[in-house]
Amino acid sequence: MKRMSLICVFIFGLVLSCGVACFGESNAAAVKKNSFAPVERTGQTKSYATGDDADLKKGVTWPNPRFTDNGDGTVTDNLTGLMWLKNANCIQTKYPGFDNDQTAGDGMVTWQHALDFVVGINAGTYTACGSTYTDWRLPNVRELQSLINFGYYNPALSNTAGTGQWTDGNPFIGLQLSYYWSATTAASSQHKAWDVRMRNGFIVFPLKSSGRYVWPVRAGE
Ligand SMILES: [Ca+2]
Repeated sequence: MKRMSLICVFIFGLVLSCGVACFGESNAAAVKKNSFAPVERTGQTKSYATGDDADLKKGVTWPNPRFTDNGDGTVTDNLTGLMWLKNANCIQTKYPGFDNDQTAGDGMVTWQHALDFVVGINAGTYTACGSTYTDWRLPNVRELQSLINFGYYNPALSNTAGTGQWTDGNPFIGLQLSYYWSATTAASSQHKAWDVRMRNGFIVFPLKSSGRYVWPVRAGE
């Protein structure tokens, strides 16, 4: 009992000697670290009016190159730190038999089947997607839309450098102009989830039973 009291006194003394400065600094550092989530630029460079997006160019400047092809079936976005599969339509190009939803074999599957396919990549079932990483996932809707370059249309996606429009293999292959599933369920209905249309960046929330493309991501915060 006496020993316990001594330990308590020691700890109390330690706290006093450290004082408010210690803990204040620690909290301040934590707050500073977590205060801001920088928002990226949109990519728009053609201005239509003073004060519009392209005139002000607000947001985090994109790195050049924007993307790095890692040569192992993956592409890193140097702006966000996210890693994407280089093949943006692995189901249709490599495993069309997986897709029996709506039009079979077109690569557009239900939300649950999108989740299932990513699990299969991680389990080593779909090695032809080109990556040996085992922590792929469906991107959340913000992650998915972070790819959009609002300076372009059809598709609204950058090339490797980030200074021009995507073309096949630069850096991604098999990109579809239609909708891709995110992992984010719509707040208005648990039966719907957000998706992003790569043609123009449009985001909507169809029924999870709808068919959408699948583009796995990994890493990031
Ligand atoms: Ca389909």
